[in-house]
Amino acid sequence: TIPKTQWAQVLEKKGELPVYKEIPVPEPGPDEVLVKLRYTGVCHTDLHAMNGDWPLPEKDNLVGGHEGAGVVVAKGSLAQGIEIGDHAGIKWLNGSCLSCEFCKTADESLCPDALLSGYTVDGTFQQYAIGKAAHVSKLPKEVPLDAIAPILCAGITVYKGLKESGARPGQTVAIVGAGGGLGSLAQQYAKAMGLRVVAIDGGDEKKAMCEKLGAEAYIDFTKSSDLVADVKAATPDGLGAHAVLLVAVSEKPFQQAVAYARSRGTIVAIGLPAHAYLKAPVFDTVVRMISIKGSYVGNRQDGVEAVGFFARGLIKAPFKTAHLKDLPEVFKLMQEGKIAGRYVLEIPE
Ligand code: 8ID
Ligand code: ZN
Repeated sequence: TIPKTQWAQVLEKKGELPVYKEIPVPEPGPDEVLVKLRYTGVCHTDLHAMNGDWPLPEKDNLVGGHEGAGVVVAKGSLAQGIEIGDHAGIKWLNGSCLSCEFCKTADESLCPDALLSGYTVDGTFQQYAIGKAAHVSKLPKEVPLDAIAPILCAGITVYKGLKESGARPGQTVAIVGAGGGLGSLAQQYAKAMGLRVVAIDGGDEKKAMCEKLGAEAYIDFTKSSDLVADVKAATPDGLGAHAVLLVAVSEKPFQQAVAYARSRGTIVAIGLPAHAYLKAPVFDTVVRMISIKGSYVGNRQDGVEAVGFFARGLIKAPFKTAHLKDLPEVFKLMQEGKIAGRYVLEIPE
């Protein structure tokens, strides 16, 4: 039976840590399902939401979180394609209109009426969460619900970003922020897609992790005296990376990436540092034919494919586990850049 109240982490005041408290269990609408969550990842986006970093208004008394994995326990009368008892994931894209041009052409993350989990609607830092049936990810039952949680945002996002980069097997991708949640998964997806990885991040714990994940080189941005030269030197012919995946939460690499991107290369901006700008020299961008683009989560099929890579055993990124009540401590570590990989929170039964 579904209880009337549940435990949740609630952002009562912007800029302050969430409060662990009891709130009502929501009821699914006709086109929605209710998922009893077992695990949720903690994405840096959740910290941006707490800090009010972005020019996008968020819900009051927000329950954050958008990497939730659990079991469907109730569904509305119009909810199709997913049944009670199915394992399901709740993603950043909680719902979209399904009828605008973007939704019709499988760019539903661009839907002007998209509902965002843990941002414009309550997310996964609670025991029971709502998702639109059309958008929840159906998860294979043999997949562990803790390890799959980070795939639901970080995994899908980096998989999509790598596809958007156009990099082909055998080519080199520089991953900037490789030691974080998105970056660690990006290394695994890149490898599974036949790409060679140059990892860029800071500190020895992240170095050890990146080397384990299969990076051919690790460049420490806190120690390198010439980052551009070091990245280029780490590519087989010294001419730079075919693709650059920017998943760091600082502006500097967004200004710098053109310098170590290979001619004809593509820079994919994914990280969302507050108030940051992309800046590139026009001359180099033109005469070296550099492409610079953004990439924003993925569509439903990207989700199916990203989960599929994981289910086939191709994606193994380290994660640390804590309890839902420990979210404030995880946010503090994340703010300090001290997390190698991802934190996954266990949600009490
Ligand atoms: O759809 C999207 N575009 C999308 C989806 C999900 C997340 C975008 N994001 C955004 C988040 O909002 C956040 O801004 O991607 C960014 C990365 O999220 P994350 O991986 O969850 O953050 P993290 O685990 O804190 O990792 C960030 C890493 O960047 C490194 C840090 O050391 C950390 O390991 N880093 C920083 I900060 N500055 C760096 C630099 N100058 C750097 N690495 C290399 N060079
Ligand atoms: Zn996320």
